[in-house]
Amino acid sequence: MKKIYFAGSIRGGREDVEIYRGIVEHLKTYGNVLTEHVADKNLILKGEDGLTDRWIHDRDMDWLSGSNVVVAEVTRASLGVGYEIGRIVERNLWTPGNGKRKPILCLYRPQIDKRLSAMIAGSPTLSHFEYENLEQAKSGIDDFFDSIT
Ligand code: 6IA
Repeated sequence: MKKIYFAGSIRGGREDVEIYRGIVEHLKTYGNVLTEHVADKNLILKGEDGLTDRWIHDRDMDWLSGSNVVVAEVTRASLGVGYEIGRIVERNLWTPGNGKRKPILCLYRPQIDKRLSAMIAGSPTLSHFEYENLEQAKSGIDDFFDSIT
């Protein structure tokens, strides 16, 4: 069973939470999604009582390290998502051979006022999949999992 790390904006803005939910539901057909809370529309209201930012950071870094696959929705710009992608890209660069490199899929809905950061779009080691609706996102996810298995 694959461990999937799904990254999506939290403090960067929650406008896309419904699409995160649809993506996470689809990812669950491929494995265990470690970060299902990212797609919980009540997360901000519920908060995570008693959790410090340090605790959240360290837990998420552990999950990120332990995951087999990273899927990030990058339409809504988020410092946290960019940081998570950057940490894995850096690690992949220093990982010898192809076998242990963590596959990363970035999903992006092109919009005039939300152009994808050049640091993602211009990365020679990242690829992103452009989609317009959930059905297209799902088929991009299917192709991605086909390509890594
Ligand atoms: O900068 P952002 O908050 O938009 O970063 C979002 C990314 O960082 C997600 O992909 C998460 O994996 C991670 N992350 C950021 N904050 C949290 C969090 N609680 N819980 C879990 N993962 C997080 C924040 C507390 C909440 C009540 C606002």
